[in-house]
Amino acid sequence: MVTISAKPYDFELQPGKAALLIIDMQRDFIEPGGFGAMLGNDVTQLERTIAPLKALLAAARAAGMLVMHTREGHKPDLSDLHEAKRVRGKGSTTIGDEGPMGRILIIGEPGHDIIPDLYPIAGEPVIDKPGKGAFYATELQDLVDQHGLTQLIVCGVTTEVCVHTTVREANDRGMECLVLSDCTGSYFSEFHETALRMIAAQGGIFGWVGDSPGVIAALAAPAEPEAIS
Ligand code: TIU
Repeated sequence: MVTISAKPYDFELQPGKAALLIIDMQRDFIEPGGFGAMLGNDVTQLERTIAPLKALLAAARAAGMLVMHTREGHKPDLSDLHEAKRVRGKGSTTIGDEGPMGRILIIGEPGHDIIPDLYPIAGEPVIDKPGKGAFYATELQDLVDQHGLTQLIVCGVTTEVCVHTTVREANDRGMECLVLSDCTGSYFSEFHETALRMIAAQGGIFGWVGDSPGVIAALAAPAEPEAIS
């Protein structure tokens, strides 16, 4: 067990039972011309997450921690897209329409892919999800079971939408979530702050909130010596 400073109290990391889960760090949310911009958002608000996430990803890989990535998106034939989601927002363009990075939020299009700085490497599961939560209609629960995971270090975008939904889903499935403030981001700074407060409030009603330097230090810490009997 390795102790990480967090709110509302220290998080006890169990390295063999924890994975890093990076939510939707896709061009469609982070770069101009994608889904996030189509919804009217200032996508530059998410840029500050990239550098800390890059350092955290390198540390997790070096420590041999399981890293999982998610991507929000839909099949090219839109068979997994609810009409309610397609028409929400009443914009002139919507999911499946052509944009500067290909069809918006469609699997296989350039905009749907993960940004180059955080690109998955061989062996890291990439979970395609049609909803906001990473457990809904995906293989994530199977991965959790296969790897015997009880803890998730959750990062990515956006804090109050896909990160929050996933943390709530994980919480109801008996998992402990540590959410990192510098590695999560929102188009709205006030939503980011409030979403994190909501996680740690009420004694950690949904989990813990920490930051990447705390996790990186914990991953680099020497393993505790075995107790001598
Ligand atoms: N719009 C917004 O803030 N987020 C999403 O639509 N998806 C994710 O959070 N990934």
